[in-house]
Amino acid sequence: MSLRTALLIASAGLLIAARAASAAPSSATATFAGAASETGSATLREGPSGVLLHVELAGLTPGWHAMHFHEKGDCSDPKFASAGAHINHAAPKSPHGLLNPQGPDFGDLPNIFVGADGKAQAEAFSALVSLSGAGGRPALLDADGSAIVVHASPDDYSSQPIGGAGARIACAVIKAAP
Ligand SMILES: [Cu+2]
Repeated sequence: MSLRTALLIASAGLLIAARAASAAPSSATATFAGAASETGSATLREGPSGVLLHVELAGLTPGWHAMHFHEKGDCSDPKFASAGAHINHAAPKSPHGLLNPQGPDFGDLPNIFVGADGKAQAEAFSALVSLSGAGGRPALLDADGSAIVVHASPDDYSSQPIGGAGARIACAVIKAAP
């Protein structure tokens, strides 16, 4: 085998490896549908140790609101029950709450703050999930997908089952970015 042939074979191998790596999406987007006037969008980017989330929302009641990753990519129900519970361990399930000594569950995220104009811009980082299973963390883009859900009230980060967050007021299905 000539050196040139060996290099060609090696570079073909690199090309295949690069293709395989790029098959897993490195980013995702989500568009919010609201129970009332809520609208917005989100982008999610995969980092080496978790997912960076950017959200922009409008039409919400001012104040603090809980936001979580829910287990199904389905916002079709008017009250967003179709999004299921929080993303969680298969078994045993971990209690909810970023400040719960037995928690958190994999869907937990910090609260967002909505200003007097009904708008919120926020970023959050979760080291508990991945887009496609990186690091063995639960994949947001799994077979039944996932959703970002915003609640009526803030999350107290410890009480069960959802930190007192109340009704679901906006929901966005997470989709792989093209
Ligand atoms: Cu929730």
